[in-house]
Amino acid sequence: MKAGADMQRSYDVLFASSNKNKFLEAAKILSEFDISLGLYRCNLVEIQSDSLEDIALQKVDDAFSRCKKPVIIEDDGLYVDRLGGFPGPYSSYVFETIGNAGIIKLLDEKRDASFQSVIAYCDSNNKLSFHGRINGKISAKQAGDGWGYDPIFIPEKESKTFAQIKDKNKISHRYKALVKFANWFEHKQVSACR
Ligand code: ITT
Repeated sequence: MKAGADMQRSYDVLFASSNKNKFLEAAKILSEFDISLGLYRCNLVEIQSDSLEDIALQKVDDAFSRCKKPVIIEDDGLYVDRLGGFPGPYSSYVFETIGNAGIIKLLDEKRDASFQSVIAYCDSNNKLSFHGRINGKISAKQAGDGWGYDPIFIPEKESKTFAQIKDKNKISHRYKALVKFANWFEHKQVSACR
């Protein structure tokens, strides 16, 4: 699909991504804060780094240079303790190669993990990032029809995977990062109006 072909007409901020599932969840979460999100669908340049923040800040530079409008991007990582934090920043590649079945196969009884999100925002005056993390564990088998790693990630205090629970968008790594962003963005808008 042509970059930006999904761009909506009216929005507060664009969300640049190739992943529509991420956009749909982010749009739902931000609507609770009265922030409307437009999708700018594209494949962004990603540097190789151990740091989600560094990747995200570079990704948002690329996004802003393309769309020239206030924009956020998101970079996520699944960190599995038993694998020394792998796949972390390499989560997209690992999902496309060994996938959920491959991760399950690599683990024994120690299954602790976390899901982390970095939301980076850029406009002509600002560039900054917001971090969100949820701890949990990797399930023994895939459960539920969710996208990405949802069928194997069980958030803490739950017995079901992200793919099986209704409230993912109220507890997720994405939610936690976006709440921080929304609070900052609302404050910025108020200051701009004074
Ligand atoms: P971008 O174009 O926005 O970079 P992406 O799919 O490559 O899209 P990330 O690098 O941020 O996105 O995500 C790393 C991997 O983690 C990727 O395979 C995602 O599908 C997966 N992922 C991210 N958030 C997820 C979530 O909430 N539930 C399940 N899988 C998720």
